[in-house]
Amino acid sequence: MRLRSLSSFNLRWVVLAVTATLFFAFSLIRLYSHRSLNYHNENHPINDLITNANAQWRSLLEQETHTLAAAADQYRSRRGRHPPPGFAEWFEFAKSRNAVVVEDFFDQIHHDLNPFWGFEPREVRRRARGYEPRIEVRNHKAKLVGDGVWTDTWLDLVKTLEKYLPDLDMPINHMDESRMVIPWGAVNTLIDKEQASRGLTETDKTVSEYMSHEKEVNQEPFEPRFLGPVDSSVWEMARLGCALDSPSRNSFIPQIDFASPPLEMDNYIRLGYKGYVKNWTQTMDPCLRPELQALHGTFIEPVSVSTTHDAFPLFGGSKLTMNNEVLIPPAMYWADNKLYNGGENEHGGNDWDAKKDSFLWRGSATGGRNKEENWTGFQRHRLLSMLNRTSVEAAQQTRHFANFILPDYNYYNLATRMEGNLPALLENHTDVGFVHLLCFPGDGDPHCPYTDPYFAVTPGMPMKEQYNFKYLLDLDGNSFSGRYRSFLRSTSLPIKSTIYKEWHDSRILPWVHFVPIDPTFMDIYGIMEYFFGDGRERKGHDSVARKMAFDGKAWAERVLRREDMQIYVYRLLLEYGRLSDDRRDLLGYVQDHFDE
Ligand SMILES: *[C@@H]1O[C@H](CO)[C@@H](O)[C@H](O)[C@H]1NC(C)=O
Ligand SMILES: *[C@@H]1O[C@H](CO)[C@@H](O)[C@H](O)[C@H]1NC(C)=O
Ligand SMILES: *[C@@H]1O[C@H](CO)[C@@H](O)[C@H](O)[C@H]1NC(C)=O
Ligand SMILES: *[C@H]1O[C@H](CO)[C@@H](O)[C@H](O)[C@H]1NC(C)=O
Repeated sequence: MRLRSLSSFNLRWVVLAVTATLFFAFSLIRLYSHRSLNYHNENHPINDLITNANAQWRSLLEQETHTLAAAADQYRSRRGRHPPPGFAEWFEFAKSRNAVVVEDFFDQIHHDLNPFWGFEPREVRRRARGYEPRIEVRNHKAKLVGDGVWTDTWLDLVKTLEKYLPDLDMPINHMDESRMVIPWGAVNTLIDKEQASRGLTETDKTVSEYMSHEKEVNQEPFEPRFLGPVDSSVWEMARLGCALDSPSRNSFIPQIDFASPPLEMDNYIRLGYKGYVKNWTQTMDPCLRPELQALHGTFIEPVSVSTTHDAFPLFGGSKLTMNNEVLIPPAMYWADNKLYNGGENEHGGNDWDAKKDSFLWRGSATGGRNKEENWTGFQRHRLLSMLNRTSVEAAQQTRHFANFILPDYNYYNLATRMEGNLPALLENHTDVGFVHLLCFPGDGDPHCPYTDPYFAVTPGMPMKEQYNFKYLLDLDGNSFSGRYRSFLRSTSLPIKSTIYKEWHDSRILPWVHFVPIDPTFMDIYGIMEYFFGDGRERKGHDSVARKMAFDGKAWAERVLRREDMQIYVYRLLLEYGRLSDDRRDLLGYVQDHFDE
C-alpha cells in the first residue's frame, strides 16, 4: 500500500512534469515558428529579399546615436564639416521627443542642399528672395509671402520651429508636379564646389551666430525661367538631369505598343532579383528606365508643365530622381485631413484575421491628362487592367491587352498558370476600381467614352473602411501618393509603386515595412501568388504579410511622427541657414570640443 501510494504519487508528478515540459516546448516552437515565419522549407526569391532587407534594417538600427557627442562626431566624419550652429539644441529637441536619431536619415538633406554650396551665399539669398510663394523667417518669426495651395500648412509647420531658426527665405513649390531640373553637367560643377569647400574649421576660429537678413539691401530680383508645354515635352526637360551615359539621356520612346513592346520593357529583369524589386532607388529612377516615359502620366502628359533649368532653392514635398528641389515633408502629411488619413487614430484595429484577404484600391484616373490617344500608358489604368479578371482572360489569348502585357509565367514560376486559374486568383483577392475616369476633354461626368469599355465606375470607399483589407495598393497620381503615410501607420500592408522620392525614403525599407512593386507591374502576379497561394497546393504567406504590416506600423510610429517631420525640417533649415550665410565657412557647432 505504502509503496503503491508512493509510486502513484510519483506518477502524478511525472505526468505533470511531462505535460508542463511538452506545453513549454510547444509554446516555444509556436513562438519560434511565428518569429521565423517558416521560411526555411522553401526558397522563394521574395524570402531572400525579406531576409536581406531585415538584416539591413537591423544594421540601420545599430547606427542610432544616443549622445550629442556621438551625433556630432558622426556628422563630422560623414559631412566633412562641423555641424551647424544650433546643433546641440536640435539634438536636444530630437531626444526630448524620443526620436530615433540615425545620421542616414538626414542624407537626403545634404543630397538636396549640396548643389547650393556651389553659389556664393549672397547669390543663394538673392535667388531665394525673388520667388513667391515663399516662407520668410526674420528674427524668429515666420510668415508667408505670396500664396498657393498648401502653403499655409507648411507655414504652420515652420512656425512650430521659428524660435530655433536663423533668418531665411524658403521658396515653396505649391504645384503637384516637381519642377526643377538643373542639367547634369551644371549640377556636377556645383557639387564639386561643395566638395572642395569642406573642412573642419579650427575650433577657436568658428563662429556660432547666424547673420541677420533684416538690414540687407535688396538686390536685383532673380527671375527663373519656367518652361511650359509649348516649349518641349516633360521628358525632354527631365532627361537633361540624367548622366550623359545613362540609358535615358538619349532615349525617345513616344508610346508603347503592348503587342510588340520595346526591349526596355525588360529593364525590370535587369534591375531586379528574379523579377522582384531589389534596389528601390534604382527601380524608381527614370534615368535608368527610359520605358517610364511611356508608362507614367508624369511623362506622358501631366496636368501642368512648368519646369525650370535654373537653380534656386525650391522646397517641395516630392520629386523625381533628376529633380533638384529640396525635399520637405509633404503638407498633406502635416495636415490632419480625412481624405488622406482617415483620422490620426484610426489604423484599422489589430485583428488581422478579421480583415479581408484582398488587394484594395480606390481612386480616380489621375496621373496626368489621360486622352484617347495615350491613356494606355497611364500607371493607374495599367494596374487596374492587370488586376481585372475579364481583361486578363482576354489577354491570355495573345499575352497582351490594350494597355498591358502579361509577364512570362515560366520566368515567375507561377503555379497559377498550370491550373489556368490566374483569373480566379484575381477574382478571389482583389477589390479595385476607379471612382472617376477623368476623361480629357471631359465635362465632369465620371464616365468616359474611350475608357468606359475597360473600366467600371465604382463607388468610393472612405480610408477608414479601406483598413478592413489586409493589402492596400498605393500608386502615384499626378505626383506622389498622399495616403502613403497613413497606409504605413495602419495595420494593413502597403503594396507600393512610385517614381517619386520623399523626405522619408531612407527610413522606410522595402520588404520590411512595405512591399515594393515595379512600375511595369510585371511582378504583381508573383507577389499575389506569394501572399495568397495558388488556391491549390501552394500555400500563401499570410503571416509574413501580417508581420510586415505590423513592423511597418510600429516603425512608422517611431520615425514618421509629426515630431519626426519637425526634427527633419529643423535640421534642414539650420543647414540651409548656414549655406546662405556670408560667414558659412566659419559657422559651426564646436562646443563639444571646448567641453572636452
Ligand atoms: C541601390 O542603388 C543605388 C544607386 O545605384 C546605390 O547607391 C545603392 O547602394 C544601392 N542600394 C543597395 C541596398 O544596394
Ligand atoms: C478561389 O476561391 C474558390 C472558392 O473559395 C476556391 O475554390 C479557389 O481555389 C480559389 N482560387 C484561387 C486561385 O485562389
Ligand atoms: C474589367 O474589365 C472589363 C473589360 O475587360 C470591363 O468591362 C469591366 O468594367 C472592368 N471592371 C472594372 C471593375 O473596372
Ligand atoms: C499623348 O497625347 C497628346 C495629345 O494627343 C500628345 O500631345 C502627347 O505627345 C501624347 N503623349 C504620348 C507619350 O503619347
